[in-house]
Amino acid sequence: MKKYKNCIAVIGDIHGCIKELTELYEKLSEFDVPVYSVGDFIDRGEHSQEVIDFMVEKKIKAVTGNHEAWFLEAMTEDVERFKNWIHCGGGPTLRSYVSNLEGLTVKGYRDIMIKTGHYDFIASLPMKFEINNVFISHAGKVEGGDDASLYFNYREPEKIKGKLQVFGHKPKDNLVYEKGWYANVDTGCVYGNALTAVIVDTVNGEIVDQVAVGSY
Ligand SMILES: [Mn+2]
Repeated sequence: MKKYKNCIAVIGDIHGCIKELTELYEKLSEFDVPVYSVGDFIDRGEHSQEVIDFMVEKKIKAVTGNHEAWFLEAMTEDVERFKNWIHCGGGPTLRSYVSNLEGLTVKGYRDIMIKTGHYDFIASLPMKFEINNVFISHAGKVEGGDDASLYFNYREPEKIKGKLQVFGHKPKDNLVYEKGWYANVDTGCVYGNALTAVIVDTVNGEIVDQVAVGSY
């Protein structure tokens, strides 16, 4: 059994892919390290409800992705924001909770999300985690960026001295790792590619292993 001291696992964008998450988690359990998600675990894929149930059960810690932020905006009963969320991949999430959409109101859906505890789960996510020398956010910290840019930007990540940034958000064909700078762990699982996790040594901020399910 592999044992890594002072390490954590960080999983890329899950987007409702429960099968891949379950398989990946099983592989990660041999490392016996805390597991983190870079956010965007809901939307686009069909099993967002199951994904959140699984994350709660396994105590997977997550930061807010733009999809979680858009979900929370949709729940404010601003119809335009609700429509925007549905348009941007929220439809499958909604249908993972409600099979018959007839007569469903935004308030009715929000009540369901509150009852399952999933509204609170999403609403209580932080924007970032800093664990020793690892900085986790959804889209990466950028020079001069505000809080919202932590979950939505397509700019080059800032070099934070002595730290490794780990983020997702920008799907790539393979894990992108720039040692001493950043790792992009979004390998586009929901687009038929792989779901990837990295094992990071939090003391020196280096990736010591990577695990993936599905194919690159
Ligand atoms: Mn994203």
